[in-house]
Amino acid sequence: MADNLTYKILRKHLVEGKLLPGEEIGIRIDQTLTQDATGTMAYLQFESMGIKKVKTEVSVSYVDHNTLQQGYENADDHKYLQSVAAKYGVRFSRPGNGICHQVHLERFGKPGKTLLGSDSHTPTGGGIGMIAIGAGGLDVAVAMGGGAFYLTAPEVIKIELSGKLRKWVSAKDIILHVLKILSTKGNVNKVLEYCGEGLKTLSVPERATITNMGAETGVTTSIFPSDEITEEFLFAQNRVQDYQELKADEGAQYDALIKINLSDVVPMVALPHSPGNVIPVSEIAGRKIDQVEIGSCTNSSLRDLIIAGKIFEGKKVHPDVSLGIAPGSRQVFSMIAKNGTLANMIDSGARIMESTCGFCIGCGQAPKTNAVSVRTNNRNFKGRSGTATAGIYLVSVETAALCALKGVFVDPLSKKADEFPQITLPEKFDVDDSMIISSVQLREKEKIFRGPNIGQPPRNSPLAKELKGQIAIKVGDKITTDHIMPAGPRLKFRSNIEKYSGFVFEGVDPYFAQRAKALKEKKQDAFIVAGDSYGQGSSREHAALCPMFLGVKAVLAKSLERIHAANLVNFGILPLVFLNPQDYDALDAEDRIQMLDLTASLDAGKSITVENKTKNKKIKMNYDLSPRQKEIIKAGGLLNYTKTAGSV
Ligand code: MIC
Ligand code: SF4
Repeated sequence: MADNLTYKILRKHLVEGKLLPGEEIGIRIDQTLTQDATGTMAYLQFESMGIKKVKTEVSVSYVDHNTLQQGYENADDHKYLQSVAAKYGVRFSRPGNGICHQVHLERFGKPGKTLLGSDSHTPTGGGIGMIAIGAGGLDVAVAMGGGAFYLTAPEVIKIELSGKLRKWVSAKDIILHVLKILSTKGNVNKVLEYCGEGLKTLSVPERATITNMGAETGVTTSIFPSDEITEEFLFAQNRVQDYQELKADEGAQYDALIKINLSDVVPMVALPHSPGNVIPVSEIAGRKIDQVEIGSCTNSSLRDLIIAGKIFEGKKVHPDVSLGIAPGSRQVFSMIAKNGTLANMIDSGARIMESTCGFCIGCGQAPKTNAVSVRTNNRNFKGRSGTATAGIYLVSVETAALCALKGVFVDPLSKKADEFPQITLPEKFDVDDSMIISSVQLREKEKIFRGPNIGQPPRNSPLAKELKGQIAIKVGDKITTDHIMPAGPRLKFRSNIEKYSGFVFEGVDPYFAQRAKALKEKKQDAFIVAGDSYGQGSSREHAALCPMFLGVKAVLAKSLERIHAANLVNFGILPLVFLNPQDYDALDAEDRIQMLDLTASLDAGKSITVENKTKNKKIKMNYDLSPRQKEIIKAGGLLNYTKTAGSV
């Protein structure tokens, strides 16, 4: 049978189910990654499973999101993560060592392996030929314990690249181009598999920029073959032994085909407030800007920063622009410090920041009121930068650097091709893993450090036969997990669910948490009503865990995004979709609703009837749940289910 690359790797890792698009399958996970903002909960959950050591080939705990340490909470979390890693055989990448996806690509990514990460940009690993998937922390905890990861076997879209990018156009423009074609909606349970002659022109970090931001389309993951370019990258990282050639079988089948001639791609920009609002930069050339931020897991490789440094060489940042730069990893930081790039940046007036997520997650660099902020990261949701009135524009490093110098949007194609910086990357990168505490250095008896901000992960109760209560909030389309669970200054409460729950929907409706709590006290169930693509964006399971803590029992939406829907199931919240999308209009905030015969309908595979007692109306809700997921919901979530099923 001629398999595409996605199915080749999935087939090798299949432990349950039939490998047919749409079927639920279980796969073995070779590697896991966590980051601090999702990691504390993941390890607390792992601890509660009572397993002695992680059972994966490689598990790495990164600290990159939450490093500002204003107050003791972050520092306590870091120490907890370090000590829990030591106990269970997880490698610990210390704060300062870099952004999880960039470091994982450099130091651990292996073609042909599966990687599960508690971060939605885990597909970055697809740039090196892995099946790399983002998931909630609890799924990652189960995988660390040797349990399978369950997903819907995807449809595979072939993206055939031909030609070669013009000077001043880069990988970021390719993925923005793909986002323009696919948008951020309607791509759930699909994989983007890249192939074609154009591949040969893209290095591994460039491929990783593409697979990283592929997450914004909503696909399960994206993948590139592993070829001589992959080998070159692994050689540069002193890991050539990890190389193997991987590609789709001759004559492999795909579910759809998109052809892109790289020579036609132009510099693109995603306008506020969605990564899918893509237009050519030329359309807004000349518009004034206030801030430029270069970095994040999308665009902070050595190649990207050397290009930026060359553009800045001998020039000064425009006086109206604040320019920030955060290298993606300590390896990149150290190499640009040695090769003169950093000096060019500093001399131009750039503000240099740590190798962390920083501005991308709203940890610092919040722009001024009504600012136009030009950034190289992957998300521009309203308010994520820390300034609700600011507009974030997502671009390539080339575009960002030119904008910083001019103070206005610049179309890089307005520059001459021979003005493009000539760069050569070193054959060997500086490899120094001293900031990764490896299993060899683990101390078996290390005591786990727990600061006062760390609490036990709460559990849900088993699903009642019927639900009765009130719609606690009604929201529109494309509600992201940043809307549900804000990050930025609230990030430091990720390990304290009671406290963090107080901020659910903070920017949408500051009284939501209070209202939900009041319902809970009155023993009334709370419900969320939503439009299309509910739960876009990050993998943060707190967007399910905290509403669960407040008493939310079901989400009634027009459609739901993959990772969030899985997180809802993991915490025992019913993810329901309108049988008839117009019924969205039949429900309003504060309506009293009930679902009788709930478990009976679920068992029988029948739609669920929702009675709106306030409006005296009945509507039908559907669900896309496998038999296993139904059992998880009935048990009140994956932790309860795992205990009873003994499946890890
Ligand atoms: C993001 O980019 O939104 C984050 C912050 O990395 C999240 C994870 C989190 O919320 O901790 C993600 O992408 O999953
Ligand atoms: Fe960090 Fe931003 Fe990447 Fe998320 S998208 S992992 S916050 S750099």
